[in-house]
Amino acid sequence: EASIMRPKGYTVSFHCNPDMEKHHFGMTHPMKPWRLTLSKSLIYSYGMSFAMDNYVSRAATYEELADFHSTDYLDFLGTVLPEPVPRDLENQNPDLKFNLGGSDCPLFEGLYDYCSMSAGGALDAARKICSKQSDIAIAWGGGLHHAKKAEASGFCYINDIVIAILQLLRFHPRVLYIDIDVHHGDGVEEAFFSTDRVMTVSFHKYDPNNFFPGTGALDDNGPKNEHNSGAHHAVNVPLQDGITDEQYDMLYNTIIGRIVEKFRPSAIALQCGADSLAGDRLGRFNLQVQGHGACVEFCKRMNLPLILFGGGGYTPRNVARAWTYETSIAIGCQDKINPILPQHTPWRDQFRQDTLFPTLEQILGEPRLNKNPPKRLQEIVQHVTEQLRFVQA
Ligand code: TV1
Ligand code: CA
Ligand code: ZN
Repeated sequence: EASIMRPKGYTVSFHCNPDMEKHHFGMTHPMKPWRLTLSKSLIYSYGMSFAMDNYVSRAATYEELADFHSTDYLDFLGTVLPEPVPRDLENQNPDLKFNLGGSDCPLFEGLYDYCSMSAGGALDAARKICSKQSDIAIAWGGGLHHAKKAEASGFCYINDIVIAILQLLRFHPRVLYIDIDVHHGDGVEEAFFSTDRVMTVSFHKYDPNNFFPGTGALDDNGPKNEHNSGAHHAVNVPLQDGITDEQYDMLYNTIIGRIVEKFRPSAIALQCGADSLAGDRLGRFNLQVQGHGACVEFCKRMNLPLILFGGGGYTPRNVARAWTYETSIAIGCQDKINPILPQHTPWRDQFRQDTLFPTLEQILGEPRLNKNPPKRLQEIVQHVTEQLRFVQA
């Protein structure tokens, strides 16, 4: 499809590192780095690379990682060797060093390279935004929102988002972080807990006892001490199974609209975790590719410098659908592309699992029962609206 043209008046950049995609967490582990290869091959099959500046990102340096992470942790991460820990033995070995080597965050061949490449892509994206060479920068290999200063967590070892936002803060007074992964963006929230220069907003499935990581209640809004400048600068939107495009769209537009009005960010960082899609292996929501993409469209309409990160996403063909559609939104060609997947896409077999003529947007499979009563969604909007009374730019 040679008809995909560069957008007029703005620049989109695409940051990836093919070496990152070769790493394996282990046979049964839900995190599959090759979903990035699948996504990219679909994006390229549509001809979208001709409409973007494409960069092979470098690996982040130790010093760049140390902008957020402790050197103790980085030193350990750089030297540990893979030593498989069977999943059923995990609980008998509760004091894993830095939470490394359990079943969620296994040690695998090339782990340090994998992490520094993920962070390198995110950091390159942030630098292109800072230098104004890009208006929208895409780093689908980033978005690993659970990693802490000195701890791995939930498939995340290095918090590329925090590192990228720290770079944005060198040039931008206020950054809005939005997280549409089905899991709570706890690592990013914690990193910017005590500052009013970053507002973090996470939409997630919330069940403190049965869904990871268990944090992110509606009234967790930052430091309780009013004298701490971070007070009121964390927004949490706790949701239940089965939320639909319509409900999500209403919440997202209302909440993000009001935040942009009050907080007036000068840049937006959007984590596009695709595990909030219907049919995800770990997720619980009913979002379609359109509904997920509408979140990207809304941010784009704000006309602010924008970074798009990847994140979760455990049904690889649907991850590829969403991130391809969202790349097309960034470029502005979403209405021009053929909804029937290109014939020559390598990996076409992946999509044939759905149907003989798979489309970009159609996710097949039984929807989940919707457990989000309209009344609760109104309560959430109400709470956030009241919270925002304490926020000013
Ligand atoms: C190995 C093999 C690891 C099979 C992990 C699902 C596996 C999970 C596996 C899994 C799995 C989690 C917990 C349990 C806390 C642990 C990238 C008490 C079928 C951003 C991270 C979810 C999500 C971690 C990451 C979660 C992201 N769920 N099979 N592990 N312990 N961990 O619940 O936000 O998407 O599930
Ligand atoms: Ca989230
Ligand atoms: Zn997730």
